[in-house]
Amino acid sequence: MYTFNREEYNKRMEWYLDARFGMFIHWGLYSIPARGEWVRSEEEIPKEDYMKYFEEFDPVDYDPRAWARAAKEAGMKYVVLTAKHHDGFCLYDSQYTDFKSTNTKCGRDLIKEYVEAVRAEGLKVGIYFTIIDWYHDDYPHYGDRQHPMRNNPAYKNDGRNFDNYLTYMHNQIREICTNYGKIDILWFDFSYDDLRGEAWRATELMDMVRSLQPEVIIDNRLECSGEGYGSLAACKPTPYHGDFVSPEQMIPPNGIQDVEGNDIAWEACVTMNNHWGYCATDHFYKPAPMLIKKLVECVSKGGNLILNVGPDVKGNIPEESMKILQEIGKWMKKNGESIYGCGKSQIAKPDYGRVTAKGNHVYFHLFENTIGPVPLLGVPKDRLKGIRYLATGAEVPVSTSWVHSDYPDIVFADLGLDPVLPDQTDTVL
Ligand code: FHN
Repeated sequence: MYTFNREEYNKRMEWYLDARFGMFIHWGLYSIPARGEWVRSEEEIPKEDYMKYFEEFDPVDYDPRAWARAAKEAGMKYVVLTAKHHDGFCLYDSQYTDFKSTNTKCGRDLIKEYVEAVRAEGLKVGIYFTIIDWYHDDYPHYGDRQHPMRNNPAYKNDGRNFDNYLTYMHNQIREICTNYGKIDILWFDFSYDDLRGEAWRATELMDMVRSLQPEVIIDNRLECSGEGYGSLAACKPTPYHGDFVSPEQMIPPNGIQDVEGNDIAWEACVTMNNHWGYCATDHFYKPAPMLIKKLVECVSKGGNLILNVGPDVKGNIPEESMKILQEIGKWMKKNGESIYGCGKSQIAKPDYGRVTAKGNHVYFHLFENTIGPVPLLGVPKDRLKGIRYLATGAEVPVSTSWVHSDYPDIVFADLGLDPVLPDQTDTVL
């Protein structure tokens, strides 16, 4: 029986809180219809009609090493790939189903290749695993608000044995935790209505996972969904509340605290366009400068950002996504010091940008021009050891107005001594 140990938890979380930035990858059969990963549910596609995608699936360009390299060059330190999404299709050689990649034309264990590639690039390995399953006959169909057959009385739930489904789901998670080496992140998705916590036999599941993968970091979705900052309820110490909270398509205004008011680990999961899974018509991509500022915002509030890509069915990350990753990577190469291992500062958010901090160093991210000198409010002259442009190391001249481009300029104030206390005098450049 897993019992929470604060020291072990802090040790386990060290790399994750240092990493701050990861890649989410949603990829599977739904990349063929190319209308997002919920296409089967949204269009109420019967199983037999969806099987045509299974018959066709053959990712001729699949190269997980290229994915891992793209993540690394963007400054990301971990990757999380969907081993199984809600449609129930397994990207790995599961012994509990025939609905798997090794039974398609490609005949490949895509997760095996993925974990090897991510490790080879020196990144941490994350596996996303759905707890919802639209393929399994014992998962609720008719009337379940997520299921493709929710409105079809022919799919009544009489005779569906949910316990059978749970045993299946637990067995598959055991496979993932047993057959693919060290898993660094296990990203469950997601609880809803009465299906949360013990409805999934969550304590038993977490005990099994933690016994097989003692250092794995787990999200909070055996109990929650992604709404409402990943549901603050997750911050109560329960055996299955997981290691971090997972706000989805949002950044919590003040970070996330537990029920006692202590800051806790959280990770905002965000799409580049408006879909997790590949959508051929969705060209509404967030620009790189905006995504960089969102990464800074997450870190300034003590959180991580996991940014999603949805490869096409052949295995290619969309060109628009690659361009954004490369632009982010250029900025991270020069300014990553203000992200990695950084977090909240005691210095209040300035009106021209955001502040991240690590030890004695404070990083002022300038999101907009100032008229006249940049006020580094909260930085006392007598503690200030030096002020430098992070990207070049150049000393910052006094009374400078900044922000030469769309990208944030970073000034780091080296305080030399202890971190700044909020009631200090101000420094104005
Ligand atoms: O239903 C899923 C969705 O497809 C996607 O995987 C996101 C990613 O966090 N999680 C669920 C929606 O909250």
